[in-house]
Amino acid sequence: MTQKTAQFINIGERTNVTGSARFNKLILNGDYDTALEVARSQVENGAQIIDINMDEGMLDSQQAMTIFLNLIATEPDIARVPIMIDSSKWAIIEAGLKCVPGKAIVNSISLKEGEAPFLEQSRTIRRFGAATVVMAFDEDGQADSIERKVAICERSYKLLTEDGFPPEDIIFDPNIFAVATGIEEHNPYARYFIEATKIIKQRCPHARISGGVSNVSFSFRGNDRVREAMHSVFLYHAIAAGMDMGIVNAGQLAVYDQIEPELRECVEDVILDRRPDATDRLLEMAERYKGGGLRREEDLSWRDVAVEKRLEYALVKGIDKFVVEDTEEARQKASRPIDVIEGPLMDGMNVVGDLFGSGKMFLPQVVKSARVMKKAVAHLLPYIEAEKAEGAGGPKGRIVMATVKGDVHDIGKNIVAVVLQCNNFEVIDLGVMVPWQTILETAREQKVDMIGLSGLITPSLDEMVTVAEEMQRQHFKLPLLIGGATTSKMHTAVKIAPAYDGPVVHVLDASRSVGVAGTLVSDQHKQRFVDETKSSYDSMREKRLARPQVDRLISLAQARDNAPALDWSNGPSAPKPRRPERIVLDNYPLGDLVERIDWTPFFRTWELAGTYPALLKDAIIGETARNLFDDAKKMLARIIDEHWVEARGVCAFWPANADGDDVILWHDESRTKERARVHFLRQQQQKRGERSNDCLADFIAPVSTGLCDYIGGFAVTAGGRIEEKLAEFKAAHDDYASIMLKSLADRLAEAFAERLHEKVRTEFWGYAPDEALSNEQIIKEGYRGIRPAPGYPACPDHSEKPALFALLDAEKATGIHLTESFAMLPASSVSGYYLAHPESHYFGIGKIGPDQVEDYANRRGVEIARIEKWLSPNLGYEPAARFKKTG
Ligand code: B12
Repeated sequence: MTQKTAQFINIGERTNVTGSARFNKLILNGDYDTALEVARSQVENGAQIIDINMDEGMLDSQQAMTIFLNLIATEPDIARVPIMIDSSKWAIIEAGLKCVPGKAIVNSISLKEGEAPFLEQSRTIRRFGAATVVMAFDEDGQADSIERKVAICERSYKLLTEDGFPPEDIIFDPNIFAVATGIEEHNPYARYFIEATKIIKQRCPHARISGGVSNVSFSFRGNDRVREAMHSVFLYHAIAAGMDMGIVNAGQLAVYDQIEPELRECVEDVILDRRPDATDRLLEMAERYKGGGLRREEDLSWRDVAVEKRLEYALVKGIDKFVVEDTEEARQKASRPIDVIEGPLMDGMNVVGDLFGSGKMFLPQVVKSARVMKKAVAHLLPYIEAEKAEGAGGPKGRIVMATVKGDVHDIGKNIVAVVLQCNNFEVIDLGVMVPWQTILETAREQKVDMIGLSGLITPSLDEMVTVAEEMQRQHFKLPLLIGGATTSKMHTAVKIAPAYDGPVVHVLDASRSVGVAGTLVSDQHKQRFVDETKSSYDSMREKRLARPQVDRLISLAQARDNAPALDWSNGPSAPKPRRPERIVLDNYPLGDLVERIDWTPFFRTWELAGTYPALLKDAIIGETARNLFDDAKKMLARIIDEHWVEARGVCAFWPANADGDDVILWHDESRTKERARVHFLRQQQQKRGERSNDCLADFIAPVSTGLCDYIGGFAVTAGGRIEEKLAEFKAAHDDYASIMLKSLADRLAEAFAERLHEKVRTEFWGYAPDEALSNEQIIKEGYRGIRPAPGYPACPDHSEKPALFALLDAEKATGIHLTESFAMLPASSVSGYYLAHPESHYFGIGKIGPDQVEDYANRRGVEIARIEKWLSPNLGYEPAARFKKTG
């Protein structure tokens, strides 16, 4: 060991989310305690600096950096070594600098964006008393030749030292690139680094040289012995040339003297670029050293048991890799193909059903099991048909399911279908936007045991009543199951059940669907369950109808008198938008949305309750949540890399004024010609104390103020082209992938709405240009302004969407199409308004009285009955009209 080698500073890289899969996983899972142990073990193993990097698309990196550095600061045995704050984002570096009590090292700054930001950042670093890594990177890119490496480092050195930056706090990284890649120009890269190091050390006194060593051996990934030799040989020469420190995995270093002479010579030829055939020779020799690294073997011991047990194992574990061959083996063993389904496959699914029922298995696992089952059944089906297996024991029951006409949401329905199939029900899924005629015809033709309806938005409630009425008219007796986000037990009891004499049951979620469906096909239990449900719904309805006709509502006039008193003396709610034109975002980069994903609703879709990221550590569902999250991230990466979906959006802003509870959108700032009107509703509940009766129009300057105010509108989708991939999954019987893709597309749509709103606030409208919020603050809506969406509680009327779409020319810009019930297709879409007033906030309209309904109908120019239909969940009174029909 030379004197220089002894002085070489080893920078630990295990606390880097991009460099260490384990650390990445720990941080993503929020397991900071174990992550801290990684840092500690690095220091214990000799790292003299630890490099911390949180640049991971799925993380709030700034927050992760802050949390981790604050934790390290309280651990003296880790904090005794300098911390290198590593990020490609300046905001993260700045956040990190605030947390490191001792001397930190920034990794890195460069002349990439020019001299001004470079100097500005260096001044901040100096203010914190930190050192900095300076990359050999300038406006023209990364330096690869000796000349450019030296020139950029010298220029940076001059700029920094002339600005007062201490030269001993400058660490140059003259870029270590991979060699032996097969591309001839890459052959001298290691030599260039070594030679440039010598020159830089001479020309830039006191500055140091560093670099990421493992890059050099990148083309030998998977061959650890060759890589270790390359690192040692490289360092041997680079340190001699003046390299002071480097990011090195100490475990991936061979002792120079102990490398087999033959290998060492070959490696040295490559590193020092000593002969033209160096790469070929090393490649040839590398073959001999293969397999030196650690390889994790897949545990296949479960393959050693009988085929029946293998099928059960595959079903419970959701492994579809061997299912076709195992099913085939079972088929050959069985006397009839149907026996495989009724025997081992159903036995396996019963285990799944029991585990799910007893809370030992969770929805994502069940859906994976269903995928295995479907693949097995698909393999058997041709044999079963060929045999024309008559009299074979059928399923427990048959159900036809559909999302009703005008509605497009089907994740919930699909989940229920999968869960029922796992419990031996045959499900005929008619998909989305299904008219009642098709549902009822199918039910008759297929001789089903029950009908299931699903719906996400309010207009579907009315459509469900129509289905019930038609069932009554056509003398159906089948049970009708009702589910979906917008449905409720109360609505089912009060509005749907009275329309149909047969059994009507509201089903809250997938786990309850099995019990309900099972009871409804049971000769023993059905009648009692139907009677009990009916009497419970009857009493709910009676209580509801016995309430005062208009409950605790004040008159519309009183409500208007109690509108929030906003002060308009300081001007309109926001300045004139910076970009007044309609803005279309076509094929928006999906990667830019990942950071804004709110993961909590994703887990809720999969029936894993809790808040992200805490739920990843939950004692009961943590493991399932982590596995689901891993799968989600893998698919998300493919969605982005392979463009599985397309994100498209549009937004625009218009001069506007409130006119009572309407907002007038003007053609231009002269405010002489109306372009359109948005009609809002006002809360009518009796408010206590100072609380006002709000209406979204209150946040726009009234016409009477004479001020020119603004309102915005938007529509975004992340579902473009999704159907292609969904069709592929359907063909592969892969419900898991299908539901996963839909749930991720929904998250991307919501993230897109969030990202666009952010751009609107800071750039397009630009009323909050300096906003700097963490992802968490954004998810918690800690910004100024709101984006209420028609259908949400502050503006519950979905029928305002066509006007919004016309204003935005949204269909043309985004490809989003409105159905007859005002649902948006593709399903993963969001549309709404932008209000910028600092006091604007979300609220629920709640119940409204007949006076407001009449006023609103007049403002909209439509019949009262129509408004009553669209706003039925908001009516504070019973509009008798509809229910007279069924008597
Ligand atoms: C995720 C979500 C979205 C996503 C995805 C929606 C989609 N792909 O269709 C996005 C962000 C895209 C979205 C958009 C919109 N949304 Co949204 N959204 C939600 C949210 C938060 C969760 C819904 C969900 O996916 N749940 C998870 C699934 C698995 O649950 P589920 O559908 O309820 O299904 C379960 C049960 O209901 C039952 N079930 C379902 N079907 C069936 C069928 C049978 C037969 C049985 C037995 C059981 C059963 O079992 C299922 C599994 O457990 C709800 C609020 C909420 N907490 O419910 C609002 C909500 C549904 N959305 C709402 C609205 C208004 C909208 C928009 C119209 C807003 C807008 N203007 O942009 C759009 C419409 C989208 C469209 N395509 O038209 C309103 C609807 C209420 C209303 N008044 O109409 C809600 C209730 C929010 C609210 N509080 O106002 N939304």
